[in-house]
Amino acid sequence: MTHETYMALALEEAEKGCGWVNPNPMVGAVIVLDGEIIGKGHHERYGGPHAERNALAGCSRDPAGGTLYVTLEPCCHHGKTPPCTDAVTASGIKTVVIGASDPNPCVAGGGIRLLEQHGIEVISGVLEDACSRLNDVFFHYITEGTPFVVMKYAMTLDGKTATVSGKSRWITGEAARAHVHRSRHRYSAIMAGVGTVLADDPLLTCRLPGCKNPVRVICDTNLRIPVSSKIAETAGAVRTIAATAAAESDKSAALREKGVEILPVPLMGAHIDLAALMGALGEMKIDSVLLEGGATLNAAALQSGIVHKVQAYIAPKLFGGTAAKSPVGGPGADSPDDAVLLRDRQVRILGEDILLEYRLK
Ligand code: AOF
Ligand code: ZN
Repeated sequence: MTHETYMALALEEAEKGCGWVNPNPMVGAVIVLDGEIIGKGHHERYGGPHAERNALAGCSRDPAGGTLYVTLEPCCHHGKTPPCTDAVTASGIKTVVIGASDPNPCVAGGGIRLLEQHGIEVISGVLEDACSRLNDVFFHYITEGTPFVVMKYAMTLDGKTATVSGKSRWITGEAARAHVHRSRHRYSAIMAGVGTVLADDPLLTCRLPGCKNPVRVICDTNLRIPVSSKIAETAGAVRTIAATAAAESDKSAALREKGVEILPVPLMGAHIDLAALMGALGEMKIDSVLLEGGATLNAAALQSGIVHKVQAYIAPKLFGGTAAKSPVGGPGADSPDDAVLLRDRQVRILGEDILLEYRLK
């Protein structure tokens, strides 16, 4: 087995923490001695022990002389838990193979240096791209303090998100829709516009067994969300934030009564300032937002520069219709030179549909 094979196993371990560790990273570790895997572990819960300590604690044999594979550089600082470098050096591990280095300013290469100072051989950058991509959220949030925003939409191959009459159930098949729910588990918050609430009365929860619900954020400049909407009615059970520029009123009191948090956000033109909203969410430790907006909110989000990744589910269907909606509205680009440019393509086949993901340039 190669370094890459063991690191791929560590990545599988890391993924098990998906949805439960935010705003911390997903981290996985595998310990190998004499060609045998003697321990595996991952970061399971926010605030809990790190992957390295879990792997060491679960070893079937004394790991002294062995190799630790870990998807992220071991930490060397006292956070909610003591430094992993202490546990690694105490264990007698001889070699540490690292996927990605940790951009956390408290670590940032310090973990690697400390291990080397203790005479441990460190090999870095194994499956580095995959290890970094796994934590695109953490890498952004730990350095910027604002949420990593994923703009998600489903469309037909002719670029429509609904028919001319506005019907959109369903565009993609079951596998793609299940993948969306996995994203609702993965990311800390889901964001939609009040227009979506008024049109569809959605729940915006995660419907997969054993999953967590994202915090629901509704962009609602004039606080039009109905007190009788499903979102307001379930706000006692699922954390719900209405981001608004409206003044205090009987309406805001009634929503609060239902459990909706009213978050005042300044105006930027005719709508709430999305960049300011992201700042406020970041302060609440919300590290990621799945934007399930309509054409207007998507355009505003791109315009205000808060989007980091686009997730397009594309169905093998054509709706046609000049007036049928597409994913991004607003004034649009005048010249192709003004386009929002994308990079780092990832393609996934989900049943009959395709998921195309790109980062923003
Ligand atoms: C994790 N899990 O498996 C590893 C992390 O406050 P603490 O003690 O949980 O430390 C969090 C930091 O530790 C985190 O920002 C990252 O830099 C580092 N590594 N964190 O949550 C892990 N290995
Ligand atoms: Zn650690």
